[in-house]
Amino acid sequence: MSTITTRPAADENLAAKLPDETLRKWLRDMLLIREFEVRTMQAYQNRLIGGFCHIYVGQEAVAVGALAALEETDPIITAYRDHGHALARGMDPKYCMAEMFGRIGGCAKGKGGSMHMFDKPHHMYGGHGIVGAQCPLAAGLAFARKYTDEVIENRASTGVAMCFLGDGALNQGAFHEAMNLAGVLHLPVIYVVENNGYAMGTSVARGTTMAHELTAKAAAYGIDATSIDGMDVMEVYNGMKPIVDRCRRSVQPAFVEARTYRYKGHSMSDPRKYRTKDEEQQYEAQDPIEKLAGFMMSERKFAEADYDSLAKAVRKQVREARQWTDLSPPPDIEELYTDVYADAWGPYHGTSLPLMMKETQQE
Ligand SMILES: Cc1ncc(C[n+]2csc(CCOP(=O)(O)OP(=O)(O)O)c2C)c(N)n1
Ligand SMILES: [Mg+2]
Repeated sequence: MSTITTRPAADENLAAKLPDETLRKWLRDMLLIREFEVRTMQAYQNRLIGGFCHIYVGQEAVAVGALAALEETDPIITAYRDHGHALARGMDPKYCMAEMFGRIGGCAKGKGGSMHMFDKPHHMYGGHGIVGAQCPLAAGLAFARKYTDEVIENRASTGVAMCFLGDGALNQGAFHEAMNLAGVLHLPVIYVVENNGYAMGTSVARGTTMAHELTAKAAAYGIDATSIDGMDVMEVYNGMKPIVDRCRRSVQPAFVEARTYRYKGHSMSDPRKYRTKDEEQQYEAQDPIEKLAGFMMSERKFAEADYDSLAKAVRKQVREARQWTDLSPPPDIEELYTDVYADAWGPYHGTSLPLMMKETQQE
């Protein structure tokens, strides 16, 4: 029988030992996500983006800190609040922006939109709109990595899959089935719950679950669980790095709760009437970007001018992403029939709509 442990967050400040360049990259990545999201909100309000759109502002430290603990080839997967993860994984913002605008220059040729950021070269497997749907897929990604690394390539260690989900997803059946499988099959997968306190308008405290200590969910499956401060990128890294290393070494799943907050509404159409301005301001006062910049200014060679030049560089990058998007046309109607089946010679292989209808009628 396995031992169930709720581990304390790391007590070693691993992040503080990292070089200036690494911390500068984290700050840049968080600034990029923030700027990107601000421009996204503006474009949405100007009706340039259609469909659902969920903003990641406030949660930047989770994606940036957690991904920093992984190898670049470790697969990741997330829910619909996915722009931040895509950018932190290295997706060029132009592909991310064009995707949201439904343009051919987007990462999924504009056919996925805001909720479906995919980036195979960076091992990012979406962007999923069904709450909890990414959890079993993550188990599959971990299984595939374990099988390939251990059985086919005979490597000493395996890749680690990281699955991000929201606090609301913990109440989905898919999550529980995936956790059970991950446990019994010894899968190297880490479920990272971004506990931003709310599932749409319902708060965890008011009752999406009676298990208010979210780590208790993992105990039922004999999986180690840890809770970390998701508003501090250094703390996220400090908490995640030993877990990732352990998961890779011992080929076991893990569960992490990152306590965070979304500054904006659930989606662009949410007036946030279920919470107070005071509450929002309390969290905004712990802003992860300001926290890291403050650390770098007091502990490292990093001045106000360095911050300004990073901020300027990301503004330029996001402006260029908008230009790329504006120059990129919507996908052609033929694109409706591509990327549907893995086998390109399946029933829909890019034939034009009228021709297909004719073929169907003849059958
Ligand atoms: C299976 C399913 N049920 C309901 C919904 C509607 N829905 C969309 S987001 C959401 C809340 C999820 O909250 P959480 O998992 O905490 O993620 P967050 O939005 O806070 O990032 C719900 C209920 C859905 N998309 N899928
Ligand atoms: Mg939530």
